[in-house]
Amino acid sequence: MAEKSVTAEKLAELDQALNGCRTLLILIHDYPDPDAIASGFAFAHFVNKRYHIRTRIAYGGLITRAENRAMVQQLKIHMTHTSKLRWKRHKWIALLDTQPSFGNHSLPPDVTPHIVIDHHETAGPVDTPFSDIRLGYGACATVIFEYLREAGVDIPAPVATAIAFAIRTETQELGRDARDEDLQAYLQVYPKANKRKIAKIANPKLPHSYFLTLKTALSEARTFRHLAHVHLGNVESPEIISQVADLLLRHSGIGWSLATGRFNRQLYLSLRASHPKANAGNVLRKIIGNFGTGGGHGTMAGGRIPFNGDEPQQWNRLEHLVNQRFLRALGYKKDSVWKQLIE
Ligand SMILES: [Mn+2]
Repeated sequence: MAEKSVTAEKLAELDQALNGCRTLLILIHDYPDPDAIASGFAFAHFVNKRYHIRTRIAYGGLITRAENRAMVQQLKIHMTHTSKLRWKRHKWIALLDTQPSFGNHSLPPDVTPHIVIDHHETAGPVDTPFSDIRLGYGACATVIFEYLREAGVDIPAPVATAIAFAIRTETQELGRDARDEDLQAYLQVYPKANKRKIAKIANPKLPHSYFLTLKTALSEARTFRHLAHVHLGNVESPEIISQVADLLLRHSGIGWSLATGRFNRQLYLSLRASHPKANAGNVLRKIIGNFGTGGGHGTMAGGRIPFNGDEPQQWNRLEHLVNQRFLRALGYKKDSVWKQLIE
């Protein structure tokens, strides 16, 4: 059965669900990555062309990663910060690249979105008038692309560029957690994408703070067998944590990497695995337990633990506990001895 028929069915359902909608708020997850940004941007284009709906794209948290800032600037993507929203004014809300039960978005607890489109594993059924959760899709932008294709909506260069960049980064050049649908979407948008802009977005100038964090990451990283972890301490934004987890995983001796950072009284965690069949979401949930929230898919997962301690020692204790749980989750003794990655 072709996935296209799923999209055709869902499109008919969406036509019904958006009946009567004039203005739609499109909310993406906090600290949005290229996939979330592209999903919001492409979905805004889609609902505008198909239903003549006016849209506003909103996000919470920050966008500090240089690549993501370059993406927003180069493609002229207009987004509003959730702190500037008056939620009461938005009757119609679409939540993209996340789900209501996840802790990683700024939707107030008493607000129910009308539409949810995502590709992450779900903790339970999504109770909204319309939902489309495509498990196994490498990128949420791929799902949005399928709506555009199914509806025959023209894809302008900036939208094509955003989708192409999203699929590329979210799947590490289509090699990580990608499936045929992601490849097909990429091949179809790529000819329309602005390659010069993709190059600018992918290789921006990096701030000095990036190099400072990198120094900490390399000197503080610890390993045990094929596991690596690093606690970055205070970070300027949680986005750097996943970048460091990605970097550690590239070490030839490493199969699992975990990076954490302290931000806004929370410990943010980012977990990565090399093996394509690894269930990183499951391992991360074992690490976090009932301390906080987290989830993921395939080889990548992220989460956070709220923390009220003030003393550095209390943070250290929490990080130590995370190390022990990391070991236990992968079948090792919790007091196994970590050693420095670079002596
Ligand atoms: Mn995504």
